[in-house]
Amino acid sequence: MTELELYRWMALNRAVEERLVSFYRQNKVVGGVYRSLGQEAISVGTAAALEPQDVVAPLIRNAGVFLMRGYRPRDLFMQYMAKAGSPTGGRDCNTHFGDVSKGVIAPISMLGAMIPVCAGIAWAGREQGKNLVAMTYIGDGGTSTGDFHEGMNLAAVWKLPLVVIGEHNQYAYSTPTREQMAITDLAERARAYGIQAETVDGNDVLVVLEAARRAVQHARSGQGPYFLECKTMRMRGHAEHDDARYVPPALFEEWRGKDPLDRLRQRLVERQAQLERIDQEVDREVEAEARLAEESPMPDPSFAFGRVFA
Ligand SMILES: Cc1ncc(C[n+]2csc(CCOP(=O)(O)OP(=O)(O)O)c2C)c(N)n1
Repeated sequence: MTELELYRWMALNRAVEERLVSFYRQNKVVGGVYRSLGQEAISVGTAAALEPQDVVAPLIRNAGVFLMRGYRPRDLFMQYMAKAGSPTGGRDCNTHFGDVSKGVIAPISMLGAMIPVCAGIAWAGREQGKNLVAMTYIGDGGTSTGDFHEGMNLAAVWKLPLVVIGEHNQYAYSTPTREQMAITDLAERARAYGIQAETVDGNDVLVVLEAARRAVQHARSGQGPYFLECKTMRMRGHAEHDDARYVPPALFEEWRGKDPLDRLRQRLVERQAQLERIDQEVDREVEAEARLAEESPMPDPSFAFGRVFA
């Protein structure tokens, strides 16, 4: 994938979320909007390292992963607006959706739960000789759950082709990392189980992509799981309803200077015209997709009685 393609995906990731925020402010979203502002390089850099046969379970801050695996902006818009045409037909209004044909496993909200699930997928894939890698994500807060530790340990013992991306964005809701763990690097947690781990700058998409390729190659070649910690900063509150007043303004200021899109733009400064064209194309695409989603119908009420156990 070229640098300009990486830029396009990050720009699309950001523009889709910005549009979601305006829908939210217009009261058109059912529920909350959880952004990945400032973290786009992680979704894009890691998904770019996957092959079509691989399986990924994105979390709420991985809109970029859904897009890169074949979902369109309209799917995310309709999903958040609970529209009939959304991936869940209006049953869920968040990112709890997936499609095995796209290699996307629907996440659930319980933090840490996708680690044992993806360990299981990695194991099944190996048993079936599919040569697949299973990838999932975890926040700094999520690495303190029991599921994270149980899943990581099992993956290490069974040497499973599992890649776990640690999104170390400084806060778990309002709790800074230092108040929920006595170490500074999440990677230490993985190493304790005998898992190959590294810590990288999560705001540099080229660094993330290179590291993610190492991780995927390690897992695919039978050397066992890999934990890639990406240091970053959650540039919004937990969701749009949260004004993040507990974050010192200086910290936001510091990380604003490390914005992943700005950094790639600076590196590609000689291709300014192309960057501008990409920005315009992304804006046009997002606007058209948003209009389509907005004009699409809500589900028929009778639909609520289908696809349920009782
Ligand atoms: C097992 C579990 N405990 C608590 C919650 C409630 N909860 C949802 S998100 C969140 C904070 C997550 O922080 P982190 O894992 O660092 O991810 P981030 O939101 O920073 O990306 C909490 C406590 C949950 N979903 N699951």
